[in-house]
Order: sequence, then C-alpha cells, then structure tokens
Amino acid sequence: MDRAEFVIVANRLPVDRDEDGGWRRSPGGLVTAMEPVMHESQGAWVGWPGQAGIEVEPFEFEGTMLVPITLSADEVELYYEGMSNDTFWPLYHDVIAAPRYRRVWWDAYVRVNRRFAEAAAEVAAEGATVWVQDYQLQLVPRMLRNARPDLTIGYFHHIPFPAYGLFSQLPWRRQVLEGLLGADVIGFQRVADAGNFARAVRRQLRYVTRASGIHVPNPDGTTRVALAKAFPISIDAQSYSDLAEKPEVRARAAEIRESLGNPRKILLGVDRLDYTKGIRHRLKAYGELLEDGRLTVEDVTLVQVASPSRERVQAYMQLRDEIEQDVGRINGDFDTMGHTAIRYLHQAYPRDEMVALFLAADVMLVTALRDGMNLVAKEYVATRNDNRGVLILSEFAGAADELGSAIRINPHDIDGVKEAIMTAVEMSPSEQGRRMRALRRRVREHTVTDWSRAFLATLAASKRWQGSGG
Ligand code: GDG
Repeated sequence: MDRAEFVIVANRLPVDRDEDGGWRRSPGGLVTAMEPVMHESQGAWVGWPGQAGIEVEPFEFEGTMLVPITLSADEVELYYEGMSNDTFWPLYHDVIAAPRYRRVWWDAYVRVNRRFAEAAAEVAAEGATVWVQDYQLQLVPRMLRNARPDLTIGYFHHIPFPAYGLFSQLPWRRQVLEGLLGADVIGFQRVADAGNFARAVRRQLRYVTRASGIHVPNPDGTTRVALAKAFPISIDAQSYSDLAEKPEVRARAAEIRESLGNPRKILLGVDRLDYTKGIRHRLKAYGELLEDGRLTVEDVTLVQVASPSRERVQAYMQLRDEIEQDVGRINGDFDTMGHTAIRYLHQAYPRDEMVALFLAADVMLVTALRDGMNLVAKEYVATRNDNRGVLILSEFAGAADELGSAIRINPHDIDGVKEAIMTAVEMSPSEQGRRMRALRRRVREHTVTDWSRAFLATLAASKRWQGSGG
C-alpha cells in the first residue's frame, strides 16, 4: 500500500456499501468538503465502512485510498451507539438529554480510537498531514502524535463544546482534553466553543493559554503550542443553487405545492430525528397558532421531514414516539378533508427532492436547542435564487453567528417562536428580498471549500511556526 501525504480520519468512510457488495459515494457534507483537497493530494481516508463485522482490505475509490476499520457488533454498540451517541452527544449539546456514563463504553471507545490511530499511523507518509474529524475520535490526535511525532495533526469538532460546568461531569475529562491536545490545530464551529475548550484546559490541566494558543508540555520538559480556533463549516453553495435551477426540480417544487392543496404558505422543517433539533418546540408553537386561530390549515401547511437517525438508542426511540404523538394530536384536531396541518415524513430523500422542498417552502424553521452549525439553514438559503423565502433561525445553532439577517429565535420561548412564525408568514416580498440577499451573500462568500482551505492553511502555518522554534 502506498503511503499518503494527506490523510483524513473519520468515523465513517465516504462510501456506502451496495446490496451487491459494490461501493457508492455517500451523500454527506464532509465528503463534498474534502473532495478538492483529496484531488490535489494523494489522499487516504481511514474510516468505518458502516456495517458491523465486515473486513475489507484497503482499496482505491475515485482516486482516494480508502482504509476500512473493522468494528464488531459489540464495538458498534459500545463505542458508537453508547459512548459517542449516548454520552458525548448529549453532554456536548448541553445535556438536553441525560448523558450516560458507562465504563464499558469508555473502554471500547479507547480501544476503537487506538485502532483508528494505528491505521492512520500506518498509512501516513513521513511528515504527512492528518486531519481527524469529530467527537467519535477525540483520543486519536494524542495517540497518533505519540506514535508518529513527525506528522502534522489537525482535528475538527463538528458539534458544540460545552461550558466547563457541564464538561466537568465527564469521568474521563482529563483523558479527552489530553487526547485533543495531541493536535497542532483544534478547530471548532463557533468562537464560543473554542473558548469553552480553552477554559476547560486551564481549569482541568492548568496549562497556560494565550489568545488561541495553548502551551502544551512535551514529555522532555519543553512546550509546544496547540491552536484552538473557530472555523465555521459551510456548504457547496453553487451546487445547491445549480440544483435549484434544474427544470425537473422546479417542476417538482410546483407539484409538491399542488399536492398539499396549494396553501398560501408552506412552512418547512428538515432535520435528522434528534432531540437537539427542537422539533417538539416548533410543533408546540405551530399547534398553538392553529388553536388561537391566527393560522388555519387552508392557509398554511407545515412539512416536517424527520430523517431516521440512531434508531437503536433509547432516547431516540422515545423522542420519535413523542413527536408522532404531537403530530397525531395536531392533525387530529385541525385537519380537514382537503387540508392537513402537518405533513410528517419519517424518511430520507435524495438531494434533488430536498432542494424541491426548499423551493416549495415559504418559511424554513430551524429551531435547534443546540447545534454545532446546522447546514440545513445554509442549504435553504443557497437554493433561493429568487431571493424569496424566510429563514427562522435559533440563536443556539452555530449558523446564527453568520446568518444575522434571519429571524432569530430562542426556541425555548414558545411565544417568541409564535411571533417569529407570524412575522415570517406575513413578511412583504421586498423585506424577504432584503434579508435573503444578505443571507445569500454570506453563504456564497464562505463555502465549504473556503472552510477546509482555511483550516489546512492554519495547520500548515502552525507547523512551520513550531518548526522555526515558535
Ligand atoms: C453535524 C452537526 C453540523 C438530512 N436529512 C436528509 C438529508 N439531510 C442532510 C441535510 C444536511 C445534513 O444532512 C444535516 O446536517 P446538519 O448540519 O443540519 O446537522 P447534523 O446531521 O446534526 O450534522 C451540525 C454538521 O455536523 C457539519 O459540521 O452543522 O451542527 O450536528 O446536509 O441536508 N439529506 C438528504 N436526505 C435526507 O433525508 N439527501
């Protein structure tokens, strides 16, 4: 196997397996983000192929060397569903659901992180750059540095990093901070996340931090500087804008409106079915507006796509039941023979269909209680080539730092959400245009390619700087 100058390490490989055993590129945002960088360098990608127990040799896919990591069914349950999705995910999203701290999960997390680190150490060429992605792999930077001090190591954290008062609940808080500090650059979505991380390092490890630099002691008594900084992620805005111009997508958008009975306004929510997304808060506000008579089903329909997610984790099963009960109640109370209050879709759709939905929607509802960024908000904006449509955006989503011309909400304030929905539904076309133009400018001027280039440029510069003796 050839060794690579540039290596991505992520929980998932950028491919899914077909029924016939072939490989298909998976639709995720990270795959698109890495595409230009991968093409420029002889890249490798270390990750799990998505099914328990399968053993696959490294293979080349569209010019990238894919290095599959085998996870047993037990490890998927303990490392992925347990430690990643039932401990770190709720803890890092401000304990919206209660995190569970289980030692067997942690042991599996350490073991699996070591497997990823060993595979990366094996595939990386002398002096290569390795970019580790996300909270499933927080121990990899340190493990990799110990094995391969010649490497330049970056880490990007896609989800929030919580305040120290919450983070300190973690029984393994020290190991996690030390794990992350193995990287030369630790990237976060928001300035506030980077700040929370630096504070945790000061409080827990007593290391000195100056601006975004953290002074990390080396085993030999010298110190090196790791950078903790915000690099807000984005989307490939042009590809969304292009999809929105396709005649068949536009025709599909018209067909969607028609099939909903041509309501005056369509409201839309698109989320993985996850308790961080504030789906119940949105349903509550919308249901009350129908009850108050301020909205009627003849005038307005809410389309809620809740794509299936983490269905074996208990908190997600319970959330699904609760949402479906809410939807059933509201539809039962307000539907007529010809009109529905909520069109609820617990399904995943191809991207073309998503864009058709964005085009059909007059109001996009993003009511996350906590969200690293929220790409859906940016995707909606990118498709609105006509400068129409209104984005309602939670201030607890990272996207709120950039998308100042959205209608901002605190999703916990149900009256505030109701007023925001009414403002959006009644907004004049000229006001929509004014806001949408500003939103679109931001999304066009800061794309996912800008994100990855900014991160990698900082990473390269940090290494040069260390190399020159700081
Ligand atoms: C994590 C962080 C951060 C959803 N349903 C379907 C579908 N999607 C696509 C959306 C969007 C993506 O999935 C979801 O991205 P989000 O950013 O909204 O949220 P998370 O999945 O929680 O992502 C988040 C992100 O990482 C990146 O750093 O922004 O804060 O939580 O692209 O469009 N796509 C298709 N069918 C679906 O049914 N095709």
